[in-house]
Amino acid sequence: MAVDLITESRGRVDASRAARKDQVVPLFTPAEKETVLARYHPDYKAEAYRPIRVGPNTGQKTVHEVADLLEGDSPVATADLKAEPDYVTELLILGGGGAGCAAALTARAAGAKVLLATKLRLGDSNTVMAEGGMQVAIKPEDSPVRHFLDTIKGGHFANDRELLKVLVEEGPAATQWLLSLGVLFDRDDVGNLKVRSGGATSTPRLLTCKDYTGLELMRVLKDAVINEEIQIVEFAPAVELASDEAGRCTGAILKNLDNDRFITVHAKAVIIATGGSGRLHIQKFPTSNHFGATGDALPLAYRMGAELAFIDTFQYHPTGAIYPEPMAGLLVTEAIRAAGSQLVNRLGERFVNETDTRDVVAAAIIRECVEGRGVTTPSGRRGVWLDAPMVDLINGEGTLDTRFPNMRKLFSRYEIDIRTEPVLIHPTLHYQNGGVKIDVHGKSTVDGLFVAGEASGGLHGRNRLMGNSLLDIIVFGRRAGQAAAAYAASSAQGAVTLGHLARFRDALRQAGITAPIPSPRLIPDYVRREAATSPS
Ligand code: MEZ
Repeated sequence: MAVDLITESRGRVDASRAARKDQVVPLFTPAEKETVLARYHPDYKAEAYRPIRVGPNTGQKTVHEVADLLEGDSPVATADLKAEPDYVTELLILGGGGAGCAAALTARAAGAKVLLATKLRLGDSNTVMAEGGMQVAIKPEDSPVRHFLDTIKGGHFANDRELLKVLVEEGPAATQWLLSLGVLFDRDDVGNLKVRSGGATSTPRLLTCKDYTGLELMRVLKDAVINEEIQIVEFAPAVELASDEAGRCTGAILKNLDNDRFITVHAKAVIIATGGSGRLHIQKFPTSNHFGATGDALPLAYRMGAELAFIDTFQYHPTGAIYPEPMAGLLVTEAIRAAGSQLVNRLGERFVNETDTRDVVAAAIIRECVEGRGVTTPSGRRGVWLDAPMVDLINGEGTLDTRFPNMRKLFSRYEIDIRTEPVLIHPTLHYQNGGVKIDVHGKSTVDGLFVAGEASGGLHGRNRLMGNSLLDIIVFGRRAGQAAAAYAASSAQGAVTLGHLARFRDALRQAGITAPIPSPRLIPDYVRREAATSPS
């Protein structure tokens, strides 16, 4: 039955394609945006939120999944802290994605002794999941000011302006650094870097490597780290940080995933670059995130006393695949919408300007589903069509092949040819807009503790623009590496204690939290949790 309805609806998409080709759907007015967000965007769903009861952000609201994690307890007991450390280093970097690698390379270049520990393998991260590009103002008609204005508008004017100023101004230098390492950004016939359009940007500004930009960045960063004198410890996620009597961060306890033993690391400074939290499946959303994205930075830093920022806002990327079932949650790059593919409901009609900001487009898709204009898959997910064949119709045959080879391949595994067939999509949990509060050097509110990339919060305000996360991990990964290396060089190794954890446990008891969940979670909880579905 569901398959028949899908086929019937698909027929409507095919039938309306020619008429839609030149159709212009206006952007929502500010009032329309507010309405669609308030009614349909998951960030605005009051019952999904509750106040945090302990720690620096007490009283502020976040989603239940994150509140539970922040009010969780460490698996570590005082006796687990070994007097004889397993490793002694100057700088400990937690996380082997783009931000962690950029930080490691920069700190090493500044002369620091660096140990990089990562939960899974080096490079397993959300960086590799970023498909559509990296925003940077490099063209004569563009400027950092324009990049700043686009971003702050997309972020609901809530972005930390100091962080944003640094991001847009240092974009060109970050690009030069990546080029010097060997990143193969797309170029035009005469060898100049190409820029592409993204959603909600006033001018084309995306540097791309086809539709696997993050993967290419990670390939290069990973090789560079391996070729440097940087100690790498894989399959060893952090389960707790360490502090001295003054509350400064002085190391961490890792868990060896092979044998479950704890590993004690003494360090003069620590950088957390453990990425986001899509695998918490907030509000039961499927996710585009990699397997290890369980928001580990949040409880680790929070128990140390670090303040969090914008921890009530998450990004639901408008186009996550929902069919066939094994692809559920997988990212369908925004670049394909910027190239002309259209969002079409069950009736074969467009309902939103596809290049509006992500939060608005996601909310509009959810509205179609809630109001009965969505398409239901055989497994019960609801979504709308992304009319991919429109890309070739607008830009010429072969465009999907040359610009979106990754999308072509992913769907072709299930015998879906996106050159001729639309695909079914629904918003997928993609990015943690907030995180640990940092200054322009990546320093948290705790001495000795630095944070970079998706684990940090403030830069993107309440809605991140496409391509700004790849730039973020490079600009702020490097800044954190530089600043932490300088801090470590001017500091002596402090005492390594769990004093902060004892204080946090007291606070849990005083708040009446008697059965905290273990945190960080480390591995997604697929055994106990019902499968994440498309909630609308
Ligand atoms: O920055 C992103 O989230 C990104 C590049 C995603 C995409 O749609 O490709």
